[in-house]
Amino acid sequence: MRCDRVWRNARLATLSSGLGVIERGQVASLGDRIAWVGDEAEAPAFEATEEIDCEGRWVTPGLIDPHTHLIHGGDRAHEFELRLAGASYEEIARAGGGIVSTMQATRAASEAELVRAALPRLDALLAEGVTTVEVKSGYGLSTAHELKALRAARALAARRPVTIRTTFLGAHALPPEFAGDPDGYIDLVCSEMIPAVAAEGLADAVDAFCEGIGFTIAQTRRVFEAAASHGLPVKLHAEQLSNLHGAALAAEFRALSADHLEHLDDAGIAAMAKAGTVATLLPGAYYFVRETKVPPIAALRAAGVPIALATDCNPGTSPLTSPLLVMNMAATLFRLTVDECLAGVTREAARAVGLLGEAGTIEAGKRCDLAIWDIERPAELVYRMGFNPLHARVFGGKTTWTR
Ligand code: DI6
Ligand code: FE
Repeated sequence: MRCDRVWRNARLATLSSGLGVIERGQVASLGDRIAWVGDEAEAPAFEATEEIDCEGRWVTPGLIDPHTHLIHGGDRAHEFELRLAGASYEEIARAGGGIVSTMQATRAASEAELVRAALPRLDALLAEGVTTVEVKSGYGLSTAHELKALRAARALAARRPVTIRTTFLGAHALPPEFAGDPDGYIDLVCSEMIPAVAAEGLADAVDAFCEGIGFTIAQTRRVFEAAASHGLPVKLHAEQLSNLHGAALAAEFRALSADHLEHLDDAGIAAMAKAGTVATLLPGAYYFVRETKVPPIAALRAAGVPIALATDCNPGTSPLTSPLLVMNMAATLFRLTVDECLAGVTREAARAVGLLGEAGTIEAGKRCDLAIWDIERPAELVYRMGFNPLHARVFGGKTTWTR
């Protein structure tokens, strides 16, 4: 069998179902695709341009971060200090800080400056074996600045070996020029921003922040209807700080995912299970805002709702760029199993961004995105804190980094 590269002597966690372990595995690539994967005892005779001996290392799919706000200007370290002194996230937001302060810094930045600011955050993800990242707009909050943010997000893929999925999050917060008129702002999101984003093909999905400090269920429904009328799938920040029943609305629109979900109830879980909507959990935000209500993991599990994990990398509630630490937090704080954590940053994360046909597992026909690890067992990826055992990263069949 002709191919470009063969990785031999690998312990594979293919994630095709469960961990999908193959103890003596091989993977072959042709172009940017996986041409063959399986047990070495069943491997065909390869005619490969290059052979790589993995020396018994573990190989997983390239990791996927399915919820980030990588594109933003400035930081919020000062607000962090205010919170340490006792102010709450909601108090800071209501006092004009929070998302609106990041909006000002984002509006002041050019597209090139937004790219430059995001690259170190992206590089931190890639250094832990990430090969696909979802990136939201949502700090521009005007048509021109939202389009600029989405273009900056797309531009990241030209600067680094990574697949970028963009999500339009115009309904993230109320910009000051619409103070007192959230419905007027939602009019703009629906009748101007979404059509413009769709016309330029700048977004793969549409998201909203359905929350007391964000938008109501009725406003979120209008955003989803506008997205649907342009053929765009939806996602939702739901049930993070309170229960507005956003997850059920998301499920009604067959959302790819509903994210956060600390305050999710049984009706929301049932609706998500029926619609196949992924629960994307963001333990970094839970940790950073010192939330105490844990998402209903046991009920999600019992209902068969797929669970993905993401950094939520954003300056206000989760300045986090480590999928490895996300897995550790999901296990420690939410009691996810090792298998659930690994599926959460691979297969289920791919599902949450609508790319399961392309990524998230090591299977023939998918993109050859791999992470090769210096570990003895998969649990080490979840167990350690602040330690990175990545040995090599493969993107589209090419080694892009190796220790
Ligand atoms: N939920 C969050 O946790 C972030 N956005 C959202 O909708 C917070 C974003 C920020 O504070 O800048
Ligand atoms: Fe978020």
